Amino acid sequence: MNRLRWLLLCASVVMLMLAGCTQTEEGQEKTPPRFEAKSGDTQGVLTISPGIVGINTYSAVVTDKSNQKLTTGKAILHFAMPNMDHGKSDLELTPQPDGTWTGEGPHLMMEGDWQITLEWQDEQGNSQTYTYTYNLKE
Ligand SMILES: [Cu+2]
Repeated sequence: MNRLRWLLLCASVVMLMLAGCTQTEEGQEKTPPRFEAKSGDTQGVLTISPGIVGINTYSAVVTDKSNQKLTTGKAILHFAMPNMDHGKSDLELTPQPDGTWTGEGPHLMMEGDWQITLEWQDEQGNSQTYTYTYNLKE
């Protein structure tokens, strides 16, 4: 085997190893936490992706008793940590064409027990609230 072929063989082995590493890391990614809560005969589902201390994407789906997505009005997330004095924050979500409400931000800025409330307001300003408890650990 000449030197060039040997080098090519080495290079392809390294490439395979790199591809393998990438795949393993993707396989280890955690599933984004998903929360469900009811209010009256409506339901609010919240997904936090990826679910870290830092910037997350929030995706909410609010459905009525016939499981139809509620896409009018407003949806707002409220973030708080009971027993801590660093205050609360809010995030107004944006309606998407597929009927979900989404937003992004650094609201979860530390590990610990978060209380996240999704508030959905209809066009008359009547609101339904869905409260989730999220123990954030990295
Ligand atoms: Cu805190």
